[in-house]
Amino acid sequence: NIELTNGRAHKEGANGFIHIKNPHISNMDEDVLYHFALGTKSHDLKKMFGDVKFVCIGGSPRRMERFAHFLVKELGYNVPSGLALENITNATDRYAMYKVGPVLSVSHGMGVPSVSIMLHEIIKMMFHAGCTDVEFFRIGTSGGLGLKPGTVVVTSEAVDGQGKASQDNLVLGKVVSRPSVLDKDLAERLLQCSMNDDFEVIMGKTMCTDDFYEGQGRLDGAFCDYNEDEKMAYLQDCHNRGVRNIEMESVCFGSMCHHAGIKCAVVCVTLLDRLQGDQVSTPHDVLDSWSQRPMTIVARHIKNRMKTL
Ligand code: R2B
Ligand code: URA
Repeated sequence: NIELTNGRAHKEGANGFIHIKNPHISNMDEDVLYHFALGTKSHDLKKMFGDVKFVCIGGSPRRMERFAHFLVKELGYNVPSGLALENITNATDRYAMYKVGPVLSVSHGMGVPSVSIMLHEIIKMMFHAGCTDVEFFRIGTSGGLGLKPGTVVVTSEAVDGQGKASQDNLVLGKVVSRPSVLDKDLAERLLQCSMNDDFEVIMGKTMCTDDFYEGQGRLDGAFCDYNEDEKMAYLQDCHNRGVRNIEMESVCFGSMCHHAGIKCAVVCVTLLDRLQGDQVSTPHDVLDSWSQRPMTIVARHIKNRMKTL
């Protein structure tokens, strides 16, 4: 297995370095990170990103901009007056990216194909920038199973719709399966970042699906070939196996970070209880305030970690 790392001596799987398991990258004249409108020739990635220690990703560009502003406040950063926080990937609207000190806040869109493109490019970007000891977090939204809406779930293990903790991808027409591994210690630390908040933070398995409607057993999609009893039996079975929430990126996130030797964690708020219904009907201003909750937990962790950097 040919492996490039951005450190010199290293052992397979050694912590700290970003692993690019692709022998072709070092032979390339330039690496264009197309969906970020960044590149190794057009930009000094080391200068721009060499100090990054935390990468926080979430679906929506607006939410990730809000997280960047929240971090400015929480970490006590001074954005020079007259200067707004800049979206670094302004030349494209595929993803949005903000940097606040050692933290990157990046949007990833919805679902595995979107998060996978973004992770390929951000992992290479971290590699080219020579970053070490970087932690990755997904701060997201999800549907809960048997939880009060607004509850935050720190993922213990990410599983697919069949209960497998691995990501299947078609490569050259064949299924390539890679384990999805989240960092247990990081998950514990995040759980401990819960304080006297007006919401609960729990640990549980997260199910990752490739579709919001039929893939998550909803009865309200454009199509549905099962009945309510079958839906409830499936969701109940998931719950019995320890699944506490459902979203659409965690397995891929865990498998790509693990493959690159990156520690990662998933923290999602639940927008509804799927054992009670399918439609997300809570008003958007309430959902917006709930979506702040995973940010609060991850920001506390980053603050704690920054004391030790
Ligand atoms: C959670 O919310 C989105 C679907 O509404 C999806 O990106 C996810 O994982
Ligand atoms: N995101 C999901 O993927 N599912 C839900 O039910 C809510 C948010």
